[in-house]
Amino acid sequence: MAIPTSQRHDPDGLRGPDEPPAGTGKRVFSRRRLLAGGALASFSLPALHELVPHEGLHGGDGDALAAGGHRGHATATGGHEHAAFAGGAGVDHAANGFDPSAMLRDFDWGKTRRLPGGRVLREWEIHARDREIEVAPGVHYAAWTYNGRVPGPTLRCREGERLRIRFVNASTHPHTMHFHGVHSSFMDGVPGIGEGTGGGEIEPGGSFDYEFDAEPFGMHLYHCHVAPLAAHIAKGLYGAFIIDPARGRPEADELVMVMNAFDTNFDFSNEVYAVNTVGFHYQHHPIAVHRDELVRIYLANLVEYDPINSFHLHGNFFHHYPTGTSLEPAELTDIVVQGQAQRCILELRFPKPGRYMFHAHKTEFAELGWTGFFEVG
Ligand SMILES: [Cu+2]
Repeated sequence: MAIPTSQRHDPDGLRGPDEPPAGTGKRVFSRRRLLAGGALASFSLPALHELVPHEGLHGGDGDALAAGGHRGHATATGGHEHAAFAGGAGVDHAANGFDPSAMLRDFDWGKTRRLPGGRVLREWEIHARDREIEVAPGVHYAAWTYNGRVPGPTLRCREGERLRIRFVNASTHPHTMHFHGVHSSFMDGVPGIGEGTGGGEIEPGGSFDYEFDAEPFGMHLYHCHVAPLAAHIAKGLYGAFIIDPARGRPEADELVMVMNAFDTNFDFSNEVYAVNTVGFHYQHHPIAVHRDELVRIYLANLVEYDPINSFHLHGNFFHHYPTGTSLEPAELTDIVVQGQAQRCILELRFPKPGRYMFHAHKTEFAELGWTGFFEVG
């Protein structure tokens, strides 16, 4: 016998098992509600002021920590009637301290000096800090950051240099910097290894100098490696790490794209997906590139809680260099699929002017923010 819609426990079929009972007047800022709202199709969704964080996940430190997470908070109080999930235009980049449009071409080369014998020593100083960031209009997330931004600075160097990264933990939790590359286990940024040398887990207020050679050339990354690892990555502690070949690469318009996502209600799945943190940013602020100019994209996937991510480009194909460790492309394609920490370099030219979409071909992610445009002029 059919149950009248009005009497069903979950009449719209959208409420998950962890959501509050019907009739409480509360709505949850959940992944399925966002999708059901047709964020991509309409560019506006159930107004965020109607969506409240799941209180059950904010009940106390004990629950969240026992579940492997960390206490934090997300607010989804839109503030004005038509606050929309889509539309990077509404995010306060100045308050965030970073703008995804500028982040694309922001490479941190550090400071260099010559060592005895002439070799280059390249140095950076990175501070871990707790910081609230806005990942979609009105959606604030209590992030953990390297140098105040998510992703952290794109560290760039040249093959064969000596690198020294001074890490200062100015946050409230222990963290590390774990680099992908070739180095001593004492410089690996993993708890329990290197404690005798001051490495391993770096407590709040502590610091450590990671030092190693720049090898091999390619598109790499760094991230915190403190347990629970999923939480430390999900909170925003990661960044791109590029080692240029000794002889460099051909001149190009170079872009860094770190695919990431945010679990804003702490239910171990993500509600906002993006490239460089802000959902839908490049949809509302297309990436301007020049016709026929070589474009080089340094792409990495740092999404937590989902097994794969992908990058797909419309109206064009690109050369794919997995991990960027070869100067010969592996394939000519229009899509790459990456697990977490996979990365690559993509090279292409746009022969025709126009506006070309790029997005995750895990299309659910696209509808939750991971979509944008190239504007070819
Ligand atoms: Cu950490």
